[in-house]
Amino acid sequence: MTSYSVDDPFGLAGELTGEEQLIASTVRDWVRRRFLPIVVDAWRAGGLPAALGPELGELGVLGMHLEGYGCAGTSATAYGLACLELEAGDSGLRSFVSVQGSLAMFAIHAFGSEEQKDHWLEPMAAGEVIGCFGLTEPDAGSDPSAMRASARRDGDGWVLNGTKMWITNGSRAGVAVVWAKTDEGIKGFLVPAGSDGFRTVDVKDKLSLVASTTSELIFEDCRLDGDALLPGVGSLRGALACLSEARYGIVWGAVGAARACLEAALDYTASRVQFGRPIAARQIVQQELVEMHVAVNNGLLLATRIGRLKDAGLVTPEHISYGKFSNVRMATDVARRARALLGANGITLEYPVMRHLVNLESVLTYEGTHQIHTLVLGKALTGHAAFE
Ligand code: TGC
Ligand code: FAD
Repeated sequence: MTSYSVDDPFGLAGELTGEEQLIASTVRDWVRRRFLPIVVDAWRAGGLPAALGPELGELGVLGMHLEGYGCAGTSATAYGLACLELEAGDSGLRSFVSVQGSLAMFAIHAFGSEEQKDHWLEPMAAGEVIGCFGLTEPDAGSDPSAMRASARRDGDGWVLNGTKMWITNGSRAGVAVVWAKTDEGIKGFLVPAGSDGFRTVDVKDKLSLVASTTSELIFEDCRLDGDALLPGVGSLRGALACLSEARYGIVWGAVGAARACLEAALDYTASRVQFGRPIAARQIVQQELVEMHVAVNNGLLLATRIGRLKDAGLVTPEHISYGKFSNVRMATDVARRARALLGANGITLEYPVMRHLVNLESVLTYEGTHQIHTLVLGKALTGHAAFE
């Protein structure tokens, strides 16, 4: 006889390949065993421990969806499932993996020369070299085409000037992928840490993504060799293609954060007794739990569908905007409902819900704000671009 499984009501696990199921369960186990016991320490320290980079490399999640150069070449769905499990731990953990694999490594893989790929990708897949991705600037966030960073040719090389802001892993990175204007369009450059004229300053006093390093990158007449240029792209299209990859991971990751909040709320309401009975036995509490359950599973159905479209080579930027728009908003709503169900305990670090809730405020903003994805879909619906 068939029965309703609250953990997987639509039998989505059965739609996955054996490898995808194994990757999801391996990452879930790692997050529970290795990451959750240290997440509060990482929050208090304001960043992930350095040892986590090589461990994530060993786990095989850094650039896992890329082919060759020490990368596993998994399906997009497998990568999405890994993002889900990582973000069930903390958005900062998923961010670390997104920036490494989908932004920095993807940029090199898609637009780098063979020498650049040979030099950087294998150590990055192993987590021995950390990458960051510098697109946003103090005065150019949603509109990266307004960037001021510039690179001019100087003999065989380039001279880079400008400032990048809000850069995940900026001060931890061994290599920064930096986008700058040139006479020939917007181009990407690989800037090794320690280059003359390149320094970083960490952003202090964040109230969100606290267990993640966020930095300013400052370039003052930073001289780069000619082979620092990513030769495969010469316009903003290159950077936006990288964003599509990372946004795809967020479509799944948001489901993980929401699932963690739902699980915390189910546990808490089952054991919290008020007025003589567990609060889970109250109609209004059940209504909240059901709203969250339906939202999380709708988010998973959406992510799975987008994953399969990506695996089939059919995904468009609009699909990804749809997924980020819908799933991040869903996760924020689920986290807020869970926080309320935990009462006063909900505001502490002892439970994960407030941590997820404040993280999701960053997730709503980065990788294209909720409004930018609204406008991408608005353009698809009406034919009018309303960005300007
Ligand atoms: P537009 O004229 O629309 O497009 C320029 C060229 O790019 C192509 N394109 C895309 N390609 C791939 N994926 C996408 N999502 C693409 N969107 C556009 C487009 O086809 C065109 O190609 P071509 O060959 O014709 O030149 O460009 P626009 O300047 O009008 O851009 C519009 C807009 C607003 C959508 C874009 O600027 C945008 O997405 N803004 C948001 C910026 C953003 O998301 N920044 C994120 C920075 S990185 C980050 O936040 C990391 S957080 C850490 C973590 O991930 O965990
Ligand atoms: P703005 O673009 O100034 O937007 C402010 C408000 O105006 C938003 O509500 C926005 O939706 C709205 N708005 C803007 N334009 C329009 C419009 N046309 N119509 C309607 N509303 C509009 N960037 C990187 O390059 N690399 C990273 O690794 C990185 N990591 C990050 C990590 C964290 C924790 C955070 C918070 C940000 C990170 N970012 C990174 C930057 C992120 O991508 C930007 O914050 C984001 O693109 C928004 O830019 P902004 O903050 O300048 O906001």
